Amino acid sequence: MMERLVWLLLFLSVIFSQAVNTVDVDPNGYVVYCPCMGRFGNQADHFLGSLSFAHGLNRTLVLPPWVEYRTGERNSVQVPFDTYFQVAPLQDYHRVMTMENFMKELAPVIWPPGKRTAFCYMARPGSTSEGCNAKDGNPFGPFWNTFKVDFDSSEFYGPLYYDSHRTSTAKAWHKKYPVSRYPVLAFTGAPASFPVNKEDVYLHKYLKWSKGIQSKADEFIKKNIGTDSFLGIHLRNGVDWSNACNHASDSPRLFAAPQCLGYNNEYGKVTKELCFPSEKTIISQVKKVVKKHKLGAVFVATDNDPMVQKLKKSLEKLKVKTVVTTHPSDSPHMDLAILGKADFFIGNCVSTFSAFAKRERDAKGLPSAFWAFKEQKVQHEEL
Ligand code: GFB
Repeated sequence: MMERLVWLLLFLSVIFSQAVNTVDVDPNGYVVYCPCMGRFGNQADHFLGSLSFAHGLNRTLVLPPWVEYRTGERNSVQVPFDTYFQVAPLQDYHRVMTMENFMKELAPVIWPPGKRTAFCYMARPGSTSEGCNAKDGNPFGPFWNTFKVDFDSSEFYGPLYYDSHRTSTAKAWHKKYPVSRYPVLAFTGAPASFPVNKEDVYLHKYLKWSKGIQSKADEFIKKNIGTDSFLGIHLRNGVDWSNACNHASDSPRLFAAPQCLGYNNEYGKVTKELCFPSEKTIISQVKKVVKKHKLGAVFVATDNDPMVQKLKKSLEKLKVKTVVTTHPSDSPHMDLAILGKADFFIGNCVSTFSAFAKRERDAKGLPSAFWAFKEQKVQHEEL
């Protein structure tokens, strides 16, 4: 009897281990890419476009890690996608899997060393004269090295583009790169436009914070704000931003600006004040919103100066109990998760970091506004 039970347990454990190690191969193929441009906000814009692209081509999207740059470290650091976001809600829209799983479970079979082609629009400058040079420079090299990937050849896909909302786009990609010969399309950079296409903004609703980030944000709110309704503001005022905003007048569509100005500048052009609002503008807008929505606290997310004392002073008479910030012991993702939970949000129209919070709030039906931008109603209807 005992012997039979042992055999049964052994049999079940073999079956179970096979089931968890076996990942079905998608007969429609895969899209892999390096989020090799910009920091989190830029990568998130690119992510939505890449998700849409993979959906349009009906290939599984391999979820890349987020590329981060840490002070004092020469090479980028790759943080698994699911450290910050849940994978399951994305499956409601399209087939996805993490890069870690893809490399472990599938790459040895469908994308083995010796058969790895890098895709780029056109040749990139680098160590070879005519190639994608997919691993030249940072974060390109460190990204692929994280997964021990070397490329064997390059493929220039231009003039094909990513606008997968047109059926002709998918057809053209399938014709030039049939899945039978190209099971994996591995891109040197995101196969997506920047900033995110208007048509893809809504995909943000499938991006849900991981349980870890959610609970960090909830704990912060509970401890520092309590049950008061609160205003979340994003102050993008570091030196890199100040430099970028000096070119505001030459770039009417700088970074995320289409989110308030429209994709054809229907609602104006980028100004210095829209990009780098003065303290006077910030204080006046905060006071107006706090009064109008009867808010009891203010949460400040920033990369540099949280203006806490100045805000506290100007809000004294309005019975605002708390003005808090996580800065400087901050986590950008926790800041964003908190901004996503505020009762009202004021962000920077030009910043893709602000754009992330705005899209999340739109998906939840929460109200938002931008510094030095008056067309809030029009803009809400448009996006
Ligand atoms: O996210 P991101 O692409 O937004 O880059 P922009 C800005 C980075 O600054 C974030 C930090 O990823 C964070 O690391 N940061 C900004 C913040 N705001 C906050 C905040 O409120 N809290 C915390 N904790 N961190 C663009 C860049 O930034 O700025 C471009 O992506 C370029 O590549 C340009 O450098 C000047 O769109 O704001």
